[in-house]
Amino acid sequence: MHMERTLAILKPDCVRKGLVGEVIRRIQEAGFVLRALRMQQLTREEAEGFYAVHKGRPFFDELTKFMSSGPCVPMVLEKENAVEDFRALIGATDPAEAAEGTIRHAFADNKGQNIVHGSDSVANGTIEAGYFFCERELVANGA
Ligand code: 3AN
Repeated sequence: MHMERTLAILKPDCVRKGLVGEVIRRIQEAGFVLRALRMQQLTREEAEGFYAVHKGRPFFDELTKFMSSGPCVPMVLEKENAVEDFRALIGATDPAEAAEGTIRHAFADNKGQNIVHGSDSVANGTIEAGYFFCERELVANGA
């Protein structure tokens, strides 16, 4: 095991529902260290850029419209095995399939409005972190 980074986004539904504090509490309780965090509203173009791999999928329009519909909270998290452990903490994409105790099981409405994003690989974690944050914004001691 070695230190890994993953990019998480508290999606606009998380912000709208007033769950930012609760979800960050669960993330920190699970041992993730915050390296960077901000609140921002993506433009439609920025959302399309972030989800470019999904271009052409039937839900692409709905997804990018939703992700640009209000402020979100991107953050860089660090932990041993961060990518896999974070996906376990948030649960399956579809909240109906998300295990009990996961963030999506507790708070998500559906496959699109599912509270939180987590990178799906270490390589994508690095790419996605770079989409939101520059080196200067990654702090050393964010516990
Ligand atoms: P995950 O975020 O769990 O890796 P993916 O990679 O299957 O899930 O989906 C990418 C993004 O597309 C997610 N943010 C998810 O909310 C959204 N998405 C997936 N399937 C649907 C769907 N059927 N309708 C709307 N949005 C979807």
